[in-house]
Amino acid sequence: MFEKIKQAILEGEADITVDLVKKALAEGIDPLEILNKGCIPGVERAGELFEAEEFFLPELITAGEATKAAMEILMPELQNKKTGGWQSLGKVVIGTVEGDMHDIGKSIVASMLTAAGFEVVDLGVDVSCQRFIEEIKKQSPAIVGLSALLTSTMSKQQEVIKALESEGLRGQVKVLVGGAPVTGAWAEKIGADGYAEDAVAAVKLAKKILN
Ligand code: B1M
Repeated sequence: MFEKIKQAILEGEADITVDLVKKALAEGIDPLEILNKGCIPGVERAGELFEAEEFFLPELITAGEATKAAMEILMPELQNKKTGGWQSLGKVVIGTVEGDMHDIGKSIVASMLTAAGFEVVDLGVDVSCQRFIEEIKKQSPAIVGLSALLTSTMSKQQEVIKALESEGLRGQVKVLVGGAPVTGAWAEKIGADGYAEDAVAAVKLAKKILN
C-alpha cells in the first residue's frame, strides 16, 4: 500500500493518491504511518528526480499537488488524535518565510503541534518578516515557528529574529526553525531557540522549550 501511494504521488495522480489514502485509513493504518511511509517518500523521490534532471518543474508540481491532496485527508485524522478535555499547551504562530512557497512540511509540523495540544496559528507560505512581527504582537504566542525549504530563503529566518530584537519582542517569544536545508548549526548561528529536523522532533522541542 505504501509503495502504491508513493508511486501515485510520483506520477502526480492526485485522485488515485486520495483513493489509496482513504483505503489505507479504512484498513486501520495509522495516518502518521501513511504520511511517513507513503506520502513523504513519494514527494522526496520527486525532489531527487528533479535534482537529477529526470523530472521537470511540472512533474514536481503535480507530485506536490498529489501530496497536498493526500494531506487534506490525513491532517484532520492526525488532529483528531487530540484527546478530550483539551487544554492548550501554548500558542504557536507558524509560517513559511518570505519568498518560499513550500508548505507541505510546515503544514505537517502545524498539524502535529495541534495534535499534541498546542494552539496553532498557521500563517501559510511566503510570510513576510513584517507579517510575522504583526502577528506576534497580535497573538502573543509562546513560540514562533519559521520554516524554510530553499537555501536562498533561510536568511529570512535570521531577518525575523533580528526584527524581534529591534522591536523589543525577542524575550517574549521562543523561535523554532526548521526545513530541509536548515541545521542545528544554522539555528545556533542566527540565535534561534531551537531546530527540529522533522515534525515529531518539532513537537518534542516545542514542549521542551516551554518547560
Ligand atoms: Co521545491 N525545491 N522548488 N517545490 N521542492 C526543493 C526544496 C528542492 C530541494 C528540490 C531539489 O532540487 N532537490 C529545491 C531546493 C534547493 C535548495 O534551495 N537547496 C527546490 C527548488 C529549487 C524549487 C524551485 C526553485 C523550483 C523552480 O521553480 N525552479 C521552486 C521554488 C518556489 C518557491 O518556493 N519560491 C520550487 C517549487 C516547488 C513546488 C511548488 C513544485 C513544490 C511545493 C509544493 C507545496 O509545498 N505546496 C516543491 C516540492 C514538492 C519540493 C520537494 C520535492 C519536496 C518538499 C516537501 O514537501 N518535502 C523538495 C525536495 C525535498 O525536500 N526533498 C523541493 C516533504 C516534507 C514533508 O518535508 O518540507 O522538508 P519538508 O518538511 C519536513 C522537515 O523539513 C521539517 O519537518 C517536516 C516534516 O517532517 N520541517 C520543520 C519543515 N518545516 C519545519 C519547521 C519547523 C520544524 C521542522 O519549525 C518551525
